[in-house]
Amino acid sequence: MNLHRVPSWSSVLVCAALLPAAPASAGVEPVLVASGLSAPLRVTAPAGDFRRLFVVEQGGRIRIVKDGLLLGGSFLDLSGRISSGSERGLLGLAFHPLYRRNGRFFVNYTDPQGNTVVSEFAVSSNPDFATPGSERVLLRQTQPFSNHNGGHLAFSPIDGTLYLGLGDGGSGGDPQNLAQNDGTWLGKILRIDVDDRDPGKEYAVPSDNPFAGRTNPRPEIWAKGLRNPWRFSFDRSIGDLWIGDVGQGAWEEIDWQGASSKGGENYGWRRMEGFHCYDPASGCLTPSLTLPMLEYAHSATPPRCSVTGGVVSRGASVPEIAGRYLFADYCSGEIFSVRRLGNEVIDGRNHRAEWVPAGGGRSTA
Ligand SMILES: [Ca+2]
Ligand SMILES: [Ca+2]
Repeated sequence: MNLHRVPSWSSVLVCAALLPAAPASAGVEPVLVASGLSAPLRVTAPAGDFRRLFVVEQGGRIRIVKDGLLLGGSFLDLSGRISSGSERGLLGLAFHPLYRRNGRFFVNYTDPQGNTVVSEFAVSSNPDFATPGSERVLLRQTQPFSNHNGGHLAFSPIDGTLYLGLGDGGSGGDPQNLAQNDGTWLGKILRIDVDDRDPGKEYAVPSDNPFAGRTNPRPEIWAKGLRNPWRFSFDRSIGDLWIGDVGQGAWEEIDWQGASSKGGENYGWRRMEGFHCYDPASGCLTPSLTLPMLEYAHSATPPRCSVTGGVVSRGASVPEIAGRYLFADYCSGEIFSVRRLGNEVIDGRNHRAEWVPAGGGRSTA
């Protein structure tokens, strides 16, 4: 059975390879923003803060690049409260949409036992330092294995709810079939309201969550069937959600939902990996599953292994890629982009040859 509802990424890549390198992003020049960081894995800033970038280091520190200079200290140092290494660490950071008024921000990390913690912290009277003692734990998730911890946090630009991603718990092949199990948060994207509290909770379940008022599926669940949604993002202009879901052994995928989605999507894992049956090995596709927007194969030169979901570019300073969705592969170091047309993506480009930062290089790890 041909499961390909849209062109597979392998065919998109063929098109990309035929494009001349220069016109793909003429005028787009990578620049070195900061150096001297340790395993930086997230860069963000509060809304309206145009002087600072906040850089998350896997080992637990949040650093600030201010007016182009990396500050010496840490905005927050959680290295004594977390486990780090491989897929563990300080993994996520999101500023409250009204941060400039309330100074609240949220982190996602693995604790010393390797379990997931999502916490709120507050800034101090000095805007370049948070208050370490201000931690309020919103939720915890026991992790059965060390890998696939997700860890991303992002606020919806439409309604200000907080979305957080959790992988399938780990190991390989989702041995307990947790991503399809509605009774656990593992293998899901959750949606919560951090400005209110339900009885017994440090947050509220939004009343328009797809399973609000239920206990199974658990009411925080927004989408299921995810293996490790390591990075996802909202298109800040129109609110679409793009999810990079890391694959098992053969296929990496990007999932997408429009801003009008009411939630409840099942993105297929472990029944499917990309557009392909995984477990069961055949007859996996059911009407309840949402297929990826695109996939790409590990089999390539250089080899690919793990997708890092990116963002839809809306920066006025780079009109050449305006509206394009950017993403990357961890092993090959390639950066790709596509354009969305309805429910499909077109015009795939591979920017690997053009976007090697001056003074830096692409990872080969
Ligand atoms: Ca895990
Ligand atoms: Ca999938």
